[in-house]
Amino acid sequence: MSDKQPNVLVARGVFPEVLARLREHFEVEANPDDSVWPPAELSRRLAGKVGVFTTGSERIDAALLDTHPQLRAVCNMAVGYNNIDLDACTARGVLVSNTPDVLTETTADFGFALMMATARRITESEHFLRAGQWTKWSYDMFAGAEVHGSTLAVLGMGRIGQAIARRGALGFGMRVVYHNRSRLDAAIERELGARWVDKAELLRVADHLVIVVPYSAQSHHLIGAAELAQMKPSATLTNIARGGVVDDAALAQALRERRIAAAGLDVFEGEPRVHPDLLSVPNVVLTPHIASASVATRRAMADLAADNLIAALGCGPAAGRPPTALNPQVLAK
Ligand code: 8YV
Repeated sequence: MSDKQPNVLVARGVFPEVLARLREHFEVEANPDDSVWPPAELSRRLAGKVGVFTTGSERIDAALLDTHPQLRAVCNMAVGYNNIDLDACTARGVLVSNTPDVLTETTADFGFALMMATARRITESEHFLRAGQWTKWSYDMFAGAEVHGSTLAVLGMGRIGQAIARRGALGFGMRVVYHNRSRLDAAIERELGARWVDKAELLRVADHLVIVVPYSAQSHHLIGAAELAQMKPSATLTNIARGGVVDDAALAQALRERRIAAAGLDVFEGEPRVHPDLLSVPNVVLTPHIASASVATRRAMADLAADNLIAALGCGPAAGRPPTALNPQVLAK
């Protein structure tokens, strides 16, 4: 029977239980070493595959799709899908899915934690302690910025932005301002006590700017030198969205010159490389793209990506109805 099963590729390491579930439906080529395959190797391994389970590290573009016209489904284990050319997939009838919702609260927890670590200088002070430099208490030692009662400025007010705003407003008594292409419903604005402002006002009033916009050509370097210059010198910036939304070189310079107080970064331009200037400034908290990384949430993301792949390829109880398809119209054809 197994020779009748569709062939799929799982492009990165994943929970064994999730692989086992995929193997109930498919002939699976996995990546037990969890290598990041260069584009040519990814393409080679896609030969004969009708579905692929991807993460943010695999680029799926028009040229790759044209090389593999047999490909029917690309299921990304991430809410962001800037690694996939969605229009090119849709034009070729290839189903694309992502993993929204299951990571919202976990990612918001991390975004809030990173903002707090940044404001209160937690990693900077830990490095000082570990280096044996703590010899006495001083009145201003690692004195940081207030979090409670301050102004939380959210750039990008989707599901994760709203969850961060809720933490700030309801947990820490913060004033919430936000900037987004579309305004929230009045009822949600009331619940969050959130006020829509233009980008200039957002930058001007922010005590803590948290960036949660998806990456696209339009959001490339949305925050660069000119924007950083509009912020308060006491303000912090936290980026949990995507590298490239912030100009990392301009940010490192602003941090070095103390034109803003501090930054917290979970994502980087060209990651896993990190701009060397960011590594050499003390007032930045750096984490390796782990905002969604709780055990339960990563498992939920992997399960949801697998559910999508199974359903998109006509298997399982939801055959033909992948739960979080981005272009479900391709299945209606
Ligand atoms: C992923 C993310 O871990 O969901 C996203 O968009 O950035 C992270 O949660 C990462 O993209 C790996 O796929």
